[in-house]
Amino acid sequence: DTWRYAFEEALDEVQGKFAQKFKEEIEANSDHEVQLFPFGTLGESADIMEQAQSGILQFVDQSPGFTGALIPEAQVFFVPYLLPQDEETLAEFFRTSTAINEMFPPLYEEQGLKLLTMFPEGEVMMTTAEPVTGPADLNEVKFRVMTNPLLVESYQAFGATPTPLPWGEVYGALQTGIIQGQENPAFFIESTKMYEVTDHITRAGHNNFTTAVMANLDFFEGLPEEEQTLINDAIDTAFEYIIEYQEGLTEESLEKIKEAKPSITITTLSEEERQPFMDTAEAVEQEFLEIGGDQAQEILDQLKADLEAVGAES
Ligand code: 6CS
Repeated sequence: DTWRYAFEEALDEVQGKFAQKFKEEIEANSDHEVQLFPFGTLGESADIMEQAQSGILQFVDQSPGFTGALIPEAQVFFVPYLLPQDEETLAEFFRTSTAINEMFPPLYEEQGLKLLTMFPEGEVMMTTAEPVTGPADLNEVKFRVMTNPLLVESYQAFGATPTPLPWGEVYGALQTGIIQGQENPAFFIESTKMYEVTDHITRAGHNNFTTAVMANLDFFEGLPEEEQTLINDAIDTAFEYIIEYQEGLTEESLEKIKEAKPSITITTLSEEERQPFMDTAEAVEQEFLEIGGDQAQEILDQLKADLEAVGAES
């Protein structure tokens, strides 16, 4: 059979690299063919999700940044300073987390989706028109975020005016000045040339980008067991591949940005400068408990326990 797999990025960006590895594994170990649909070929993130739910697509990569309305618990990834910065610890967290591997799958199943994996895509950085050293600098800044209610809350708490937009509108909105800031991992800022339309990169260490790969539930459950195993094995291989692929990627991407645009500033905030951003975490966490669905408390508690188990400091 031909299996259709759509994702939110280009073929040579992190989600695309993951998808290519998955395809390679499936095709090497079966007679199936995997057809890849990068960003833009089938619409925005919300469109590919609908197509996966309805079974037009067998596989989809959608980040919790866009899944928040569908699965309110998935907003937990936008509590600031929850995830560790250390990449090895973070990868181990994704491998071993009970919240991710056992508690989220039934929530995705309710939406007709088989959650196959979640993986990190790198430290999230702010890019803005003006320098940022504290929340006061975000005052009056229209800051684009993914369409996730808790992410909106968190940027409000950071002092900005959050503006949720689908990805396809971001470059143009920065260019025309409709928005003056956005956040993303360094590789994405580089590959999508967002540095062309912003002048300052700020590392507040407040988050790491999380994404999720799913299959249409009916499709997955209709497969014989050995084919389900084939898929799970290909996912595991692609997970380890994508962790390794990202080693050093953040720093390399920042260097490329600096080369392409020497006037850009790249600032890592000090502990002291981060403090006011960190101080918002508790209120955002409370908000998550309000809007994060029936299982918000259980998911948050388990996630914290999972983080502790891999030695992440909170
Ligand atoms: O900011 C966004 O909307 C996009 N960022 C990344 C890193 N991947 C896909 C997503 O659509």
